[in-house]
Amino acid sequence: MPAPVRRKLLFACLSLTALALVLTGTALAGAGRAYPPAGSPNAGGIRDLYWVVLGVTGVIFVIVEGALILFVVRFRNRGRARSAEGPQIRGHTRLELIWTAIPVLILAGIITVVFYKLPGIKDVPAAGAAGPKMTVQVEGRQFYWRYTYPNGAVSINELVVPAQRPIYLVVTAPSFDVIHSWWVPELAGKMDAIPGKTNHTWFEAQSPGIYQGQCAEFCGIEHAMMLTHVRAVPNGEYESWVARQLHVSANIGRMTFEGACAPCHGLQGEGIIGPALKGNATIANPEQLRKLLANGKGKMPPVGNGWTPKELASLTAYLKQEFAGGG
Ligand SMILES: [Cu+2]
Repeated sequence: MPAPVRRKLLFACLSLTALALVLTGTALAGAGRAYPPAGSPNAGGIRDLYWVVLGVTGVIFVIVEGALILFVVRFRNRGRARSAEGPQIRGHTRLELIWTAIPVLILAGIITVVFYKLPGIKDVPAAGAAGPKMTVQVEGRQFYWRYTYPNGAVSINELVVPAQRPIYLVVTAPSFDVIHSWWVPELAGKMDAIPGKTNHTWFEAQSPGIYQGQCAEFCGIEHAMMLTHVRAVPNGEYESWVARQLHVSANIGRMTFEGACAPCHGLQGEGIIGPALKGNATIANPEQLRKLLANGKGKMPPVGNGWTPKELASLTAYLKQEFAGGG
């Protein structure tokens, strides 16, 4: 290889290595770890599989790269003419059988471990330490998550659950919407929210706390704003929260505004891709507002289609209080 070409190649290799190291460091700093988190038994199963696959592929990586470097050094040019041919070898049946059989055995091993672990990831336990399984309906919408609890209460973007109880999620999206994907990495794997189809997943938060998540399917212009979080609390605290959530309130109004309206209209209603809200005539007219939320208009999706009267009343009161009048 001529010297300038060799120098360019060396430079490219070193640049790529440096870039890889920088990106790895950034990713590590961002996540705080180099492995999937596990705040729920099924997330623990996913993490175990991650370690198995990483271990197997890690060993293969070291063997293959080690052999590559060894052969590069051992069989280097040593001043022979570039046109000189190496020894002509034809086939080696036993070697070929071995390098076919070993990968098959490795894959079969990985598959066995996956199937062994799958029930623990997939099957919902009937009860946890703090009580029996509880079902929550999850709806992915442009651009927020809507959660419906067993008593009919609703919350937007924040899913409040009792810790140490299995939460069974029924995940879907309205027929007029698009595909989203529910994902709170610390608690469970991704689950698609598909219009007209119902998917299921579950988790059991092992300890109280906040678990961050986001929509994991590109679903439109404000996809990046489609965040969610799970707030796991002690059982008693959950029961009083979910009972309070049944009444029209300023809290529900703000929660609905911040989840369903703010991604496009701004947290201060200042307008982003949707118009500014201050002094908007529709806000002063509840009937017009109801129709707009139910049907959408132009770029605006029908964000309020299917809402309960309580959600609608809470949001209407909140918008009126914050944005009606003035200009
Ligand atoms: Cu989405």
